[in-house]
Amino acid sequence: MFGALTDTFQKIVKSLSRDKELTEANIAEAARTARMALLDADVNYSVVSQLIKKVKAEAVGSNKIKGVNAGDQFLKIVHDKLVEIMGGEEPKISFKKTPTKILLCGLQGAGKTTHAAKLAHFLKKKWHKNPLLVALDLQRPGAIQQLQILGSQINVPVFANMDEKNPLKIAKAALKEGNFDVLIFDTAGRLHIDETLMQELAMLKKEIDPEEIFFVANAASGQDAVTTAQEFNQKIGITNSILTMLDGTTRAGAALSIREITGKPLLFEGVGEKIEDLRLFNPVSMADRILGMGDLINLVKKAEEEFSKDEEKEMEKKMRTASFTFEDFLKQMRALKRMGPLKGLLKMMPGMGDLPADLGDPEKELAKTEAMILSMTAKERQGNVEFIPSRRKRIAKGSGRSIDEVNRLLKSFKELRQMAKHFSSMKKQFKM
Ligand SMILES: Nc1nc2c(ncn2[C@@H]2O[C@H](COP(=O)(O)OP(=O)(O)O)[C@@H](O)[C@H]2O)c(=O)[nH]1
Ligand SMILES: [Mg+2]
Repeated sequence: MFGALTDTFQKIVKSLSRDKELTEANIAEAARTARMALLDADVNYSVVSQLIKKVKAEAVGSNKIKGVNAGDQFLKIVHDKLVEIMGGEEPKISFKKTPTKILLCGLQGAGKTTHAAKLAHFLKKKWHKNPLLVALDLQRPGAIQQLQILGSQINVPVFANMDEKNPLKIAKAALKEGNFDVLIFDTAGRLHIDETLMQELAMLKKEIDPEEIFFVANAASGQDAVTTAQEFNQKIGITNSILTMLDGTTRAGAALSIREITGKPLLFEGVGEKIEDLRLFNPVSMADRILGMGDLINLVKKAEEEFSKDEEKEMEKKMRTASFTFEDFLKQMRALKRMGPLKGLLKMMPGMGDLPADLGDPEKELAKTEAMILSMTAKERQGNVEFIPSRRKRIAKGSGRSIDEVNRLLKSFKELRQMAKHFSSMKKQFKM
C-alpha cells in the first residue's frame, strides 16, 4: 500500500539485521535512509525531523536486548514512534448529546458523500444508532441524488430538497426532524479552498452548531491533504479527520502528518468504494502497514466479526491441544469465505504484503480443498488416521483431484496443526 516507504524500511531492517547491536554509526546510516524515504513519502518536513530525532535518541540510548538483532530493535523503536505521532491509541468517540450533529467538510472528490454514507452505516451497524443523512451539497449536479442512492442502499433516510438553493435553509429544516440520534451533514466541496466555500461552511456551522466537524482527507494527495486540513482547522475548526482512499497506492504523508499538524485525531479510515469499507483508525495497525508488518489487528477484528465468541473459544482450545480436525479446517475455511475476498485477507498477514501477482485464484484453491475434505470418511476427517496410499487414492478419485494435490493438503494440514499451537499463543500475547 505504501510502496517505496515500506520497501525502504524493510531494506533498513534487513541491512541492520547483520549487526548484533545498534551503534552510533549504523543508527546514523539507518536514520538517514529513513529520513529520505519519509520525505519522499510526502511526510511533513517538521514531522519527519521530530520523528527521526526521537528515533535516533531512543536507539542510541537503548540497551542491547538479548536475542534481538539490531534490525528488529530499530524496527521496534520506529514502530513505537510512528504509533506515537499518529495518536497512540485507537481514538474514542462518545456521543453525549442527542442528536449528535456531524458536519463533514473537505475538498471536492475527497470522499465526503461516500463517507457520509459509510459513517451512517457504521454507526447503525456497530453502535446501533439511528442516523439521518442531510444533503447540503447544492453545488455539484447529482450530489443530492448520489447521497439518496447511497442512503437507500443502507436503509438510512436522506433529508434533501431539490428545489431549495440555500443550504442553510435545508440545514435548518433538517434540524427540526425528530427521532434521529445522529445527523450527518454532507456539504459541498471545491477543487481548491476558496472564500465562498469557507463562508458557506462557517454559516452552516453557526446554523447547525455541530458537536463534531470531520475533515475528509484524500490520503493519495499526501501533504496537500495536510495543508488543506490545517486551513479548514484554522478557519472552521475541525474535531477529527477521516482519511480516505487508503486502498489505492498512497503515500504515507497524510496518515503520518495530519494529526501532528492539526492536533486533531484521525478517527476513521476509508479503504474502498464499498459502504463497508470504513474502519476506526488504529495507529498501531497503520504503523504495521507502513513498516510492512501486515495488518494483524484488522484481520483479528474481521475474524471476530465472523466467528462467534463460543466458536472462537472452542477453536482456540482445539488449536492449543492440537485436536484440530479436517472438519474444523472446513469450518474455518467457510468462515474465511464469509470474511471477504481471500487475496485481500492474505495481504493483511504479516510478511504477505507484496504477494506475487500469479498467486492463482485463492477462492478456487479453497473450493478444491473443500472437495478433498468432503471426500474423506468421518474418521479420516478427525485427522488421526494414517493416510496410507489407498486412502489417498480414494480421496483423490472422490474429489476429482490429483494424488499430488491430496498429498499437499495432508501436508499443509499437518503443518497447520503445528502452527495452530504457535498461533494461539501468539494471539494471546496480542490480546495482552
Ligand atoms: N477507492 C476508493 N474510492 C473512494 C473512497 N471513498 C470514496 N471513493 C470514490 O471517490 C469518488 C469521490 O467520492 P465522493 O464521496 O463523491 O467525494 P466528495 O466530492 O468529497 O463528496 C467516488 O467515485 C467514490 O466512489 C475510498 O476510500 N476508496
Ligand atoms: Mg459529495
